[in-house]
Amino acid sequence: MRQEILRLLRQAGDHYISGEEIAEGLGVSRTAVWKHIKELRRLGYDIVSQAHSGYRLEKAPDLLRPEEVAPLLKTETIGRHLLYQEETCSTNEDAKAAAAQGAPDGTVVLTEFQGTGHGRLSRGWFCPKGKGILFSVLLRPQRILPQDAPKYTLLAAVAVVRACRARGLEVGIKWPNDVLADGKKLVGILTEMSAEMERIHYIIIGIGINVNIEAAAFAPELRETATSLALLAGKPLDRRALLADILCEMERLTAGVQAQGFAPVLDEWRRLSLTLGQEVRVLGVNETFTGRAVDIDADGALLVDTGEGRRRVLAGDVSIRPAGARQER
Ligand code: BT5
Repeated sequence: MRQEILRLLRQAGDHYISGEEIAEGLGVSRTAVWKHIKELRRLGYDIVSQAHSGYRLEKAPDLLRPEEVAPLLKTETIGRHLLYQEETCSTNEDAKAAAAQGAPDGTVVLTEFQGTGHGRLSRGWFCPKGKGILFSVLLRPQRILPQDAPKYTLLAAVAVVRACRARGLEVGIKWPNDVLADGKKLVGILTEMSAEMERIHYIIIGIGINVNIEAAAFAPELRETATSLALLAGKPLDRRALLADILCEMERLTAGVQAQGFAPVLDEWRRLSLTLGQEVRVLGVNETFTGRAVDIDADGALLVDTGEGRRRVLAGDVSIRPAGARQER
């Protein structure tokens, strides 16, 4: 109902719309309309009222509330079930809990702030409240084997890059889970899964995007290595529209995977990659080595020519070594 009221207020634009008109349009009482308006104001919507004229939406809060995001969605499945909390511990953890309770394929968990947002190997993910996009997508893919799950990280990176490039932002992908601009990290992706040997119960793709973060707002230890889309664009971005576009790209890509497998996603990933063709240092689970990143294989593993042979990297951290420089990123 709140969403419907907002739709009518937005339709009216600069004009006032009377409580009576809203009530009639939605088939509810004027008291119900008034209660919802009160609730919307409590949520941060600046709605002005004028005797005999009605209500006008002056300003909506910059929040990723479902009322704001849902009207922008162009998807059929992803994001149609939206779970939003203004603050939470971690959207990946919330998505796991929702999955365990039977949340449907395509559920998206969203927040403005995470108390314990995390990356791989329990590393932290930091983002000031309301300045990023922090979300997790729950997928229940059909006919996909557990060993294919890591490729959803690559798929998510492709979706984010498509949406950023559509805005003229020059970003690329560092294997396996970072989106970078100017050598600095903009986006981190953490894919987790619940599965048996032969069957995936669900996959959770957690994505953290630095959108409207000022340079000084990054924690000191991240200032050299992190950046935001607003810093790149030179102006703030509309988080809601960007999120809606990313979800749309994810839906297109996941539908493609169900129809034709991962090969087209991997091809696009190769074209958007910043890692391929570069000298890299691989920090594996047990060892460190250097070489030239030459390709990814059908499993999404990175192939590195060390000079003494080709190594296959399935997990780990890879830093790109700029030619002739000692510094790495
Ligand atoms: C990642 O891990 O990059 C995956 C991050 C996934 C975060 C999302 S947010 C929504 C969802 N809910 C969660 O709890 N997680 C997901 P990794 O490759 O391990 O990189 C982590 C490292 O990135 C940290 O150790 C920091 O050095 C760095 N880092 C932390 N916050 C950052 C930020 N905002 N921008 C750039 N780098 C950051």
